[in-house]
Amino acid sequence: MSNPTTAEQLIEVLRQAGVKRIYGVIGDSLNPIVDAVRRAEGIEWILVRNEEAGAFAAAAEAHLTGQLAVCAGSCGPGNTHLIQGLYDAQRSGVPVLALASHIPSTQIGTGFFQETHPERLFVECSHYCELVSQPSQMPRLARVAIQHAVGRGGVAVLVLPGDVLHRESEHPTGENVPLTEKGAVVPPNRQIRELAERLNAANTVTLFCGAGVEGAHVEVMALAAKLHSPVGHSLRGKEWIQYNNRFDVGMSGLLGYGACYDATHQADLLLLLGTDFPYDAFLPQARTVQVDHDATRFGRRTPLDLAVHGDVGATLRAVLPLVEQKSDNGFLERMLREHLKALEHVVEAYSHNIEHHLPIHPEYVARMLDEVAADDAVFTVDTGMCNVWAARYITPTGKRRVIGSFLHGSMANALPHAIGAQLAYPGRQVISMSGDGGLGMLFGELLTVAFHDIPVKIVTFNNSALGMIKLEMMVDGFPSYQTDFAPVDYAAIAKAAGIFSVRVEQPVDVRAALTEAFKHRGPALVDVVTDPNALSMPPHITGEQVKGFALAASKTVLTGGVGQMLELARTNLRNFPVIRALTPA
Ligand SMILES: Cc1ncc(C[n+]2csc(CCOP(=O)(O)OP(=O)(O)O)c2C)c(N)n1
Ligand SMILES: [Mg+2]
Repeated sequence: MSNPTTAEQLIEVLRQAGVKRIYGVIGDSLNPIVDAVRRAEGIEWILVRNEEAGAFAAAAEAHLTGQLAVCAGSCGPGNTHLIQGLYDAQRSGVPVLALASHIPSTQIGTGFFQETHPERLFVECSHYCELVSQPSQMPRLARVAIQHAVGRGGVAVLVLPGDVLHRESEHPTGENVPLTEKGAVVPPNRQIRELAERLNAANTVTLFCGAGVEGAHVEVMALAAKLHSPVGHSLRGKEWIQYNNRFDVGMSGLLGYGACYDATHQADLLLLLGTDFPYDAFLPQARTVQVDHDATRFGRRTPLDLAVHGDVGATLRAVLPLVEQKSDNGFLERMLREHLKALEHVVEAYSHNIEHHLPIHPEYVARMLDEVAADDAVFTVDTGMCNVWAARYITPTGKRRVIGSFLHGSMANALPHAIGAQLAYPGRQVISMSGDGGLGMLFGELLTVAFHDIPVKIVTFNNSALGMIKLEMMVDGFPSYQTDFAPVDYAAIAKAAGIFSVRVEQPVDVRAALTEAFKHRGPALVDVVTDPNALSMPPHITGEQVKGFALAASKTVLTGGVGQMLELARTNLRNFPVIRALTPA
């Protein structure tokens, strides 16, 4: 019996690593791989319409499960389409392996049909990108690539000429399952002691949390209770820390709200926990200590008094016994009051006539969505105003997930992210919050959803505009230009693709339409016609920006609401005396 082909060997290694599916579009150089998948047990090919969507889908799967996910593109254009989704995965630090098939190895360098140089192409969006030029490199290189994706957190690319994939393998495949779960990083004792000293010496400490607080809710709450610390978060930290959080002061950044900015600026000490929050202008640039498992991040956003190299959970568990209980909780109380006031202020602007406002206020849609969605729903969020609506209205429960292209910031991510999320979690409600611009950009994926009968729920915020850019132009003092689309009935288009759909033009119909769609067993799309002028403003903008905004948008609604966060803020303050009573003097 002859050995398996190199392609078959590769697929076997992927199966051993727990890979269940490969997203992609076929093409001649990929055929040996697709054929190997066809004959293998427990791994399938998910045919998408654009390789970009395949890469996004793999990114979402990897993001939600923490496990390796795989996408593929055929040589030349099939490769270049992958790039957007791979950048997204790489920036989000999620383990994705891309199988980039390549022109015949004997033609490399001749200007052959569809020739590109994938090893150069993918360098910036991967930790690892290597050419497999002969079967004898396998299966080792497949395992090395997997280890780079999993071990470093991000993208690995295997460049695979079609002829090499066809050839017989030369080495046994083996049973070696590579490492698929990483260990925790624990800081050195000296750093723990110094962290404790600084926390004890400061009168007031604010905690600012990023995605790195995943799994450390209990520890962060315990630290906040000892220090009477306000707890703010970045967009990526929100899903992990805002629920059951009596210290919540909201979010910082361009999409931010509440008292987070003031709490981070007015504290004696700011403790950054697992965050690489990119907007340095929103950080105080002084009195800061950073805890992170990735030592390359220290100090790149702000000068640091101390860097602590460790996972947030492991670090806090080590430091908590050394932290003294503070007695004065006046700073926390002041920040909680300020937070409530800030939220009440925006809600006043938002709530005016909201249930009758035409076109429908997007905030209203987001609020209804929050109410109707399951407790453990996965939300995938398009880049654009949907980011704002998700940040302000989707209430974290500790079980819900909210993912988006939060670091790469690409449009059109939500629908393909939803595809990957739904295939990874078939039983879970997956909701794509799609902008009309985003949906239009990767429209073909509606056909993917219909073809595979993937039961995602797509909610379009159909404002006939590139709304986020409309806002940016106003803030910068530019008149709005090239930001508007002609109205489109996306429900009709979805219906034509075989997807259950509802078009909503009246606010009174929003809730029923969402409820009906969510009950539907297959894929469903709710096309909500929303107001392009419902604009959100960041809590801290520069004088120049205000001037520009005032010039261009004097009649625009300035602020968005904040959904159930107002209730949370009220409850936290109501309970505050209880906290005080429980606190030893
Ligand atoms: C691929 C890509 N192109 C352009 C942009 C710049 N951009 C960011 S948001 C946005 C508008 C998004 O419009 P839409 O999806 O309709 O959402 P809305 O803001 O209207 O809710 C644009 C053009 C981007 N982030 N990504
Ligand atoms: Mg839009």
